[in-house]
Amino acid sequence: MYFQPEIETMPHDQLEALQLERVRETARNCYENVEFYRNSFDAAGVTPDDIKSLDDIAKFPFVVKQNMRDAYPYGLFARPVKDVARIHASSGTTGQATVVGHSANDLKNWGDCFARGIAMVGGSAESTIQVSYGYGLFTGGLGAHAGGEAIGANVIPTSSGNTKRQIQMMKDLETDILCCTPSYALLIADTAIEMGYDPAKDFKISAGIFGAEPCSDSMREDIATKLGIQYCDVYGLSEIMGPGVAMECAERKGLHIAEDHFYCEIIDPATLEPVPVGEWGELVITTLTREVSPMFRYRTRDITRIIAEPCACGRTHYKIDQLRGRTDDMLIIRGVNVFPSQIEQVCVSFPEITAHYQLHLTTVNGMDQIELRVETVPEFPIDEVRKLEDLKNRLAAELKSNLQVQVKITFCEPHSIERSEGKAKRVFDKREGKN
Ligand code: DLL
Repeated sequence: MYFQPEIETMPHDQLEALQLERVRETARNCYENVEFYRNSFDAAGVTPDDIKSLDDIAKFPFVVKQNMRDAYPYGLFARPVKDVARIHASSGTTGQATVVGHSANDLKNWGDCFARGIAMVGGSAESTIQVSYGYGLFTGGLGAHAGGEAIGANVIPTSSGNTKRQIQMMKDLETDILCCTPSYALLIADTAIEMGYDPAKDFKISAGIFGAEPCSDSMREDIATKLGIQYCDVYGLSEIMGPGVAMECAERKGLHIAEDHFYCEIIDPATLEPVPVGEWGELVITTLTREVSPMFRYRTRDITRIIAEPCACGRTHYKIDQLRGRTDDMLIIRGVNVFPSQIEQVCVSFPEITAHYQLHLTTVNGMDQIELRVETVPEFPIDEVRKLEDLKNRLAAELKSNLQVQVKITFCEPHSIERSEGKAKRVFDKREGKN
């Protein structure tokens, strides 16, 4: 049930004492070995010795993605390259790539963090785990792989893509646990159904560990029902480690943070002040054990809240709530704040359409226009004009009342919207002055 019971169920006051000790070590690692931190701590007038309690962390400056870009490639490393065991990097599609280094110890800890999640879904050394996250510089594939190896499971490194072959392997090799993005899980489920299988009955699979992108509650339900599995949400980011920073137990009421490796704060992104426990805001993470790429107060841009209530699963580590999106996901349309996840919530409440959608933003006569392209389900009579008009009106009314903006709707034929084997791209912002 637990992978590391003595750590996962440690009384929280003991955990906090451990965190305090490790925060100090991380601050020292940063200050002594990374010029950027030495300068930024000095500029803020703080030193590692100022940390007497966990609250003192709030006196320290933040790190943001731009600092990593500026330090590219090795400027934030606290160890010489000869001590680095592996590199991961972000794609750099939205700017200069960022590079993160891992020592052998860092990799061991990463495997352990992910293995805790495997245990949360009932996995063990007996399990067969299919890793359908991409392998490479992206942390999904190798992170889940390390978790499977740490628990001693049989790991199938299919990586993403070649969906029919994935499904065949899932059936023939009797996969118990599937790891991939939620959008790929849905594609795998739908493709298996099209191939004539009922994955919930015909496959042995009992759980899925899905993350790397937001996923609405209804889409989770859809995936869990189609595959007949326990859905485990996994959170992580390459800057901090990769998948396994926090993982969802069977209670499904939040993701347990690996608090012996990460200290999490929630701040108000406008004032940058910490908010009280339980309130929503931006997640800020300090790594506690990372040797090569320690992060001190990294602003993730992810929006969540801390759940400190005891969990029925017996784990004492605090949780983060399912992510609400990112501060930089927010679209401002004619002055109104819109999150793509709000649109997804509305879409999935209509049985006539699928969860596959795209948002296209353009400028028309100097005004923002948002167009939702969405597929009807195959059973829907897309050629019957009256039925289609009626659906369009109901959907438009629901979107307007939820978002306070007018959304143009375009229905697409089933299967015409490109499916994702990794993170789905849903927003195409072609407005004047953007991109
Ligand atoms: O996506 C690491 C990962 C791989 C996590 C596999 C989970 C599973 P990056 O490519 O650096 O790393 O992207 C990190 O993805 O800041 C979030 O905005 C988003 N994200 C990650 N997990 C979740 C999740 C990986 N469970 C960025 N729910 C993060 C919603 C998520 N968004």
